[in-house]
This record gives sequence, C-alpha cells and structure tokens, in this order.
Amino acid sequence: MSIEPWSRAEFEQRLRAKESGYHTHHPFHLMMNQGKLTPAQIRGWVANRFYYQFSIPMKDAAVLSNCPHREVRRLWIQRILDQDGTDGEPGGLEAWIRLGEACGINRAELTSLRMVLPPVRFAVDAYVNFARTRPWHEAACSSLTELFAPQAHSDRLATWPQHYNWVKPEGLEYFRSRLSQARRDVEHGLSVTLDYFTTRELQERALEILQFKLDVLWALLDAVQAAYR
Ligand code: AHQ
Repeated sequence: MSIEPWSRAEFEQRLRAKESGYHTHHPFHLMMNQGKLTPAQIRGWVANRFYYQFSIPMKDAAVLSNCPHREVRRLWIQRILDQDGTDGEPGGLEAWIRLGEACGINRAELTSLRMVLPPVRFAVDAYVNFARTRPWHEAACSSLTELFAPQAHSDRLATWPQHYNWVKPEGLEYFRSRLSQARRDVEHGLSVTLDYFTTRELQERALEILQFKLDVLWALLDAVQAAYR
C-alpha cells in the first residue's frame, strides 16, 4: 500500500525543519558569533572554507552537465557567474580571496590550497562527487542548505566588525553579496525540489539528501575546530 505524499506546504516545512542541524549551531560557529575565535582560528576557517567556495562552481557545472532541461539550466548557470564573475563583476571567489587578504592571508597562500585540511577536502569532494554522480534534481536539492544561509551571513555582518575589528571591513563584502544571491538561489532550488520530489518515497529521499549536505558542512567545521585549537 503506498503512503500518501506530504502536501507541498508540509514537505517544505519538513525541509525547513532541518535547520536544527545547520552549521550555524556548530560549537565553532557559536564561538565565532560570540567573538571567541583567535585570529588563527578565523584565518583557518577562511582558508578551509575557500576550498568549499572554490568547489561550488564545479559542483554547479556538474548539475548543469546532468540537467536536460533548458528552463532549469538558464537559471542554474547564474550561480557560476555569481562566483566566477563576469566582465563587470569580480565574483564571489574574488570576494572570498579579498576576505582572506582582509584577515592577513595573502592571495597566493589562500589559492594554493596548502592550508586545506584533509577532512575538509574529503567532505567538499564528497559534495562535488555527489553532484557529478547523482541525478541533477538530487544535486539541486542538496543546495537547499542555503535556505538557512542568509542568517549565517547576517550573523557575521552583525558580529565581525565588533568582535574581529582587526579584519579589514571590505573583507566582509562576500557575506553582503550572499544575502540576496542565496535568497534567489534557494527560491529556484526549492521550487525545483518541490516539483520533482512528488511521492512520499522521493520526499523522504530529499530529506536524506539535505542531511547529507548538512553533514558536509558540519564535518568541515569539525575539522577546522580540531585543527585550530
Ligand atoms: O557562500 C555559500 C555559497 O555560495 C553556497 C552555494 C550553496 C550550494 O550550492 O550548496 N551553498 C552555499 C553556502 C555558502 N555559504 C555557507 C556559509 O555558511 O557561509 C553556507 C553554504 C550552504 O548553506 O550550503
């Protein structure tokens, strides 16, 4: 006997309820918001998160390469432009490199990826490989942790100037840029997820996928916290 699918509204609610496992609740992130991190810990976080940011455009290109629907690709491709930049715009990766410079990490050191910890590489590569090997709508669903990202960015914008005033203020530009970009991305990602995960079994799978991605983000902070005591 097949179980009835959740309504669209209930399915969305259950996706949003996964916020309780988001990395803003990780001890390292709580210490960040409370101003308890040392410069070395902030720099360790920036250098390791750079590997995540660096990998996002390749993840999104993997989604595009697996997606046969023009109307989805023409929206999804904007994510790559946001990060890699266009003629007029330096893009998110450049903004993250400038965050590194604002924290005292030089461009060559950050982009060399020499500071990236093995577990961080492992977690981020798992995310990129997920997008390469799973159907495109599963990879789209996995980006929905960004439902909760605007809160993370606004927390940083609210607390870093006060707690980490040694970081040059222009370095925070990346967080500002994501407030609107993340909201627009999740609007598309959510509508795709609600449209394509339509049976109860698929809806349960979507929650599993979201948990996988929450684990990627959580594992990244576990590694940074362990390495930068
Ligand atoms: O800066 C972030 C970003 O560009 C993305 C893309 C998106 C995805 O496709 O998985 N996820 C994501 C995230 C970004 N910043 C993280 C943060 O805490 O600053 C949050 C992260 C996410 O929620 O997945």
